[in-house]
Amino acid sequence: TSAQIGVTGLAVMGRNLARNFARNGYTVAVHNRTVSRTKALVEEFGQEGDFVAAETAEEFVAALERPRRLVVMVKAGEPTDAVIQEFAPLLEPGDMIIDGGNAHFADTRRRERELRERGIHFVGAGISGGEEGALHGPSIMPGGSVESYQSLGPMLEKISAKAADGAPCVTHVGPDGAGHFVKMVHNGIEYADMQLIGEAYQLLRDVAGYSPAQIADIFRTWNTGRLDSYLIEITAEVLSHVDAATGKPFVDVVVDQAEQKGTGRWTVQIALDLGVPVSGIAEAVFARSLSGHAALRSASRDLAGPQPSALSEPEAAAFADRVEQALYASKIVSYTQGFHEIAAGSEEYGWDIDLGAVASIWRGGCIIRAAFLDRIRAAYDARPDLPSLLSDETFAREIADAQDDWREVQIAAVRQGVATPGFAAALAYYDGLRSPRLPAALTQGQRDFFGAHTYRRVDREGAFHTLWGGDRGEVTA
Ligand code: NBP
Repeated sequence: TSAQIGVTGLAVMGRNLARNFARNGYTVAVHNRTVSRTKALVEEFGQEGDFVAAETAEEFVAALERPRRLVVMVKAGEPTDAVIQEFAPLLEPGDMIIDGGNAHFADTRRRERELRERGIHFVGAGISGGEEGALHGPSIMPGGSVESYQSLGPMLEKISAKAADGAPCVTHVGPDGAGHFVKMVHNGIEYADMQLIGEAYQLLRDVAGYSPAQIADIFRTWNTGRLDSYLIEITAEVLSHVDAATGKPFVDVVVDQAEQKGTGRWTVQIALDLGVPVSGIAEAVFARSLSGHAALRSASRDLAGPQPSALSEPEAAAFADRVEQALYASKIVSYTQGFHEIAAGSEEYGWDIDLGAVASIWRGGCIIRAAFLDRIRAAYDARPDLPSLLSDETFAREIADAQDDWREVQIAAVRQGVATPGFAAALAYYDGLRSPRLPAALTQGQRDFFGAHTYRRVDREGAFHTLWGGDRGEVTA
């Protein structure tokens, strides 16, 4: 038998992806470093489709029809390089290695270049949707050669999630590292979305005085409107869950220190390199980091600040409506920042990424899937050169409508001493962008004063320097 696709690395993600291919009618060769995992997969799920179990790399490669399509689902980093080194010598020109792990896009660029020299197509494919997505349909963000997508695309389209309009949640994102770059920013946006939801929860709890169960109901209501999304939906589930052992709300028995695996941090690191202000995503990464500093937090517990006091019931309900506006406006800003980073990466690396297509493939399968993404897609489809999502008329109008409440919520947070770094960063970004004059002019003056760094003038071309230590006359630099 010859398999149309092979999957090596059969932990949760690889196993479910292999099953997804098999359930869609493909013959799938399966392989794992530890053979017991391969056997377990075929024993447990063999009846779901056609699997070819391979114990060795040679058997695995021999089982694949040519050109070979070999999906690698191992732990990102060194294991990916180890697997490539093991398999590449067994492959022939025209074969494809698809890395579905969470690789850093710079690693993907290097691997693609090295393998291209040997005639092998390397496809760095970001996959989102977790375990369930891998099985029932993830959002897939493949980067690599056009030829490899011609061969692989139809298969990926088949196993991917489908948006509400039936469109598959996969597209050829661009060359080499483009797919993993877009997956990285997806995860950065995911961090920001989660942080904003967390802040909304804390405001509803500490300022409005609602219980977790009541807040779950509020999120359920929000989920029927413009905030309709997977993350809002699961937030309601988590908040309404009661701990069996104590009878307390589950959220109250979980240690409040958030962990991270790195893709959010990469999004911010790369944004710093590209010079893109992704302040909302950065605050989300820092908020997780702050939560994890247990010793610092306990040393700070006695610092002075207001005690949040709960609102009366009608006030609380009105406040909840304002929080919805603040959350929505801040969410628009997070996506604006994330798409700006993708546009900047695309420009820097010559990827020519279609931003509307990216929004389109995030509509289903992935963690940030949301009704809202359909509107982002529409905005970019209408104007592919849109300078920013905030320049889209619809989004601009929605923010205009939300901004009074957005500001009121921020005021309440500050007055009551509830930390809302995500809301605050989003609002500051918005006000910074729309400001006709920024204090950057003063910054330039300071830089010129202490370092003769020069400045440009509003009324004349050229670079200028003021003789600060002398007669303060101006010279052309
Ligand atoms: P893990 O990231 O836990 O990786 C485990 C797999 O890597 C096993 O098959 C293991 O083989 C294999 N492996 C390791 Br570790 N070192 C190896 C080496 N040197 N040579 C060959 N194989 C090696 O699995 P996962 O959670 O299924 O994730 C797979 C990839 O998908 C990762 O890159 C992850 O970042 C990405 N991803 C995960 C999720 C998710 O929700 N979990 C979502 C999206 C993307 P063994 O069985 O022999 O130890």
